[in-house]
Amino acid sequence: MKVENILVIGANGQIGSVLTQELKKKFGNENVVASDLRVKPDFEGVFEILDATDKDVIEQIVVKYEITQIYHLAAILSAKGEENPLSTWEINMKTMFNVFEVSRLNNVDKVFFPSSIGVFGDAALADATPQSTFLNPSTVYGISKAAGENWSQYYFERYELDIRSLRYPGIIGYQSLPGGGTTDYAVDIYHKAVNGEEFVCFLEENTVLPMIFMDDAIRATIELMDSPKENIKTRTSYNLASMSFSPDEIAAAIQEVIPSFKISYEPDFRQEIAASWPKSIDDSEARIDWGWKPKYNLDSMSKVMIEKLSEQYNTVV
Ligand code: NAD
Ligand code: AKB
Repeated sequence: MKVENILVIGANGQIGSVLTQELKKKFGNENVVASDLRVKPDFEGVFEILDATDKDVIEQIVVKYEITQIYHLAAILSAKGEENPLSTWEINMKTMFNVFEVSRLNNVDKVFFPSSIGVFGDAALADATPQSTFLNPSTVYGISKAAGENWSQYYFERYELDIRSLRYPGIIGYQSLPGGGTTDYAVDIYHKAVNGEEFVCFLEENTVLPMIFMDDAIRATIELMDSPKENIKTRTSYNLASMSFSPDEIAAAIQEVIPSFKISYEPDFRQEIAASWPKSIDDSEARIDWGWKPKYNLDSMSKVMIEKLSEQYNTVV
């Protein structure tokens, strides 16, 4: 059987830190190379310091470890990206082109490129947003992801580079902290709740957004990457859905377990970004093509989040 050697770029991040562990379980510790701008002091395993804006360093790592699959997670997310739009564009596009070019020139078999619900804007249907629709993203992050989706398809059609992609909703997990997105509130809220603190939400109470539990997001990623090539019919990026809720509804789900939990609202610039995104997503193509099915809903996710974070903080709820 062929040995797969995996490179994760952006491995310290919210998704990367969890995905790296899962990939190690699947492929073996020694076959997964984690990389990021700096190494975390407690990291165990193979790690390379990598700034993915430097193509030569990516290539050196790919050659050194005979990499067969790359998970390219490095990016500047929606909210942070608005602080410096040109630098966000530069980082998101340059790292992506470097990964695609190094992959095609060094016979990397498969590349994972994450996209986002941030590719949609107000020209798309807000409810059950279809796979194929007009994309007019409101953030530089969304513009970079929409462009990335088209480049993914281009590299597949022109060079047969097997790039696979998901339009992740907001990801919620207990294992790691988010890094500058608009959906980050839905992780932060659980940390406040288990510590007995009030949560001040930067979105309005009735702003509904598509979200997904980390376990489902990681499973979707691995299932997509494991699927036979002929099943992957969408070469831009697949819509992926699980649950949708507003701050008001997640607060109510938390109050089912922690009745004393309090939330208040101070919307900021992120409200406008959220308002331009879908409320729910039609992911029927992912379900048909490679069998996607989420396992968690708001209530089951909330129970796990509160249980695991209470253990981490050693608090009683
Ligand atoms: P994150 O911000 O938590 O992590 C990104 C990581 O990339 C960080 O550890 C950062 O140090 C690293 N990085 C930044 N610039 C780099 C560079 N030049 N070279 C190497 N590493 C660099 O992000 P995340 O939430 O883990 O998201 C990972 C990917 O998934 C991103 O592409 C993001 O757009 C996408 N995504 C995430 C979500 C979500 O809810 N987390 C939703 C949709 C899409
Ligand atoms: C963000 O809010 O920027 C991300 C995303 C949905 O892409 N979590």
